[in-house]
Amino acid sequence: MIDSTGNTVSTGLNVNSIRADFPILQRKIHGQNLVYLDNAATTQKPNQVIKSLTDYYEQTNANVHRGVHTLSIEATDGYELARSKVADFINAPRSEEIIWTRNTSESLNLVAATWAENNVVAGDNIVITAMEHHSNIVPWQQLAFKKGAELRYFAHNSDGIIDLEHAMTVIDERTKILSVTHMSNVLGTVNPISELAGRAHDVGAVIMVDAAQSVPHMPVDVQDLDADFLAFSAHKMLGPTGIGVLWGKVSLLEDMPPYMFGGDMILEVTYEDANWNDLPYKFEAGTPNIADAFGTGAAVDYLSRLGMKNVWRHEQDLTAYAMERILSLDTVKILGPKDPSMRGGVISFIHDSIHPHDLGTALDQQGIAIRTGHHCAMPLVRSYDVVAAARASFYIYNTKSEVDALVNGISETEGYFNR
Ligand code: C6P
Repeated sequence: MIDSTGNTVSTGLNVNSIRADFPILQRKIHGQNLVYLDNAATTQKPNQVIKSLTDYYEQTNANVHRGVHTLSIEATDGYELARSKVADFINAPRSEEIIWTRNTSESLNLVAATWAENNVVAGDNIVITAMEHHSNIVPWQQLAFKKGAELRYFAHNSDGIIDLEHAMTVIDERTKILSVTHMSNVLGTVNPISELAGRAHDVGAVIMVDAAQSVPHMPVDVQDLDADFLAFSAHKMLGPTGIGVLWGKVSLLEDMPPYMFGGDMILEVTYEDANWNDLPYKFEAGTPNIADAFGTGAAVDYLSRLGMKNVWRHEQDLTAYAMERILSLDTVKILGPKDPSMRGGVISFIHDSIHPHDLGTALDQQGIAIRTGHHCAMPLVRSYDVVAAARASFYIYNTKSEVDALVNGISETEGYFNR
C-alpha cells in the first residue's frame, strides 16, 4: 500500500526517508527528475556509504595486516569487521569463509580456476542453467575445453521456470559442479537452490550459487540454501564498485590452491619455495581493496537496518504493480514468470514495434534510466528470438509513481514513433 506521499507503508520501508539518503536521486537528467530503474546493473549509493569512504580516507587510511602503528591497526580492524558483517548478513558459519574479490565475476572465476581446476577431469561434467549471465557460463566453458569435460545445461520453460525433473536427470554421477544463478538478471526467476543442492550432494557434486541478483534483494542464508560456494558484488547492494565476495565452505576452501600469488597470501617464503597463509588470506594476494571493504560494511549496515524481508516485500509489491501496468499497454511482452510472486524486481520486456535501444534512448530523454541490450546473457536473450530486450529493475528507493513514469514514458515514445 502506498500513502499519499508515495511511501510504501505495508512493506515496512519508509521510501521517502530512504530517498533522502541518496544524493544522486536529486539529479535532473535532460531537465527531468531522475527515475533510476537500472538497479540490476548497479545500485545508487546512500550518504552513509559515501561517508564511510571519505571517513576512511580522511581518518584511517593505511595498509592492513602489515603495521604496528595505530592507523594500520584501525584499518585492519575495520577491514575485518566488514568481513564479519558480510558473514552475518548471509549467515556464514565463519568469517574466514568470506573472501574479498573484485566482483561476482572474479568469485566465479576463482572457483573455476582453483576448486574446479583441481577436481574436474576428462569425462566429468559441469552443469549450469540456460539462463546464466556470461560470468557464469564462460569460465565453465573454458574449463570444460581445457579438461575435456562436458558443459551441460538444464532447461526452463517459456515462462523462465526451471524444469526440475530435467535438472535431476542432467545432474548425474559424473557431475562435479553445479553452478546456478539464484535469481536471473533477465527473467527475474528465483531458482530452487536447496532442491538443486540436494541433488548435487546426492551425486557427490558441489553447488556454486551466483547470488549477484539475490543477496542485494532478499534474505539469503547460505546454510539454509545448503550451498557450497556463493558469489555476489557490493556495487549491486548499495556498496562501492571494485569489491565482491566469494563465500565457500571452510572444508572446500582449505583444500583449494591459491588463485593469485603475492604479499599477504603466504606464510613463509624462501628462495626456493613458499607456503600459504590461513583462510581467508590465502585468496587475498597483495594490498586489498580496504576502503571499499569499509564501504561494503556500511552498505550491509544500511540494508540490515531496513531488514531484508522488508526489502524483498517492497520489491515484490513494486514488481506486481509494474507488471500489471506494463502489460496494460498491450504492445509489450514481458519475459520470465507471469506470476510476480515467483520473481524478483527485474522486468525485461520487448515492445512489438520499438527497438529496445530506441526505447531506452527515448526514455532517457525523459529522465528514465533503464538497461537495454542482451544484459550479458546473450544465449538466453537469443533463445527468445530477439537480440535485445529493455529492462527495468527496482530497488529500495523506487516508487509506484516511478513505475507510472516508466509506463507513461513508453506510451509517449509510442506516440512519437507512430507519428
Ligand atoms: N549483471 C546486469 O546489468 P559483476 O559484473 O561481476 O559485478 O556481476 C556479474 C553478474 C553475474 N551474475 C549475474 C546474475 C549478474 O546479474 C551479474 C551482473 C549486470 O545484469 C551487469 S552485466
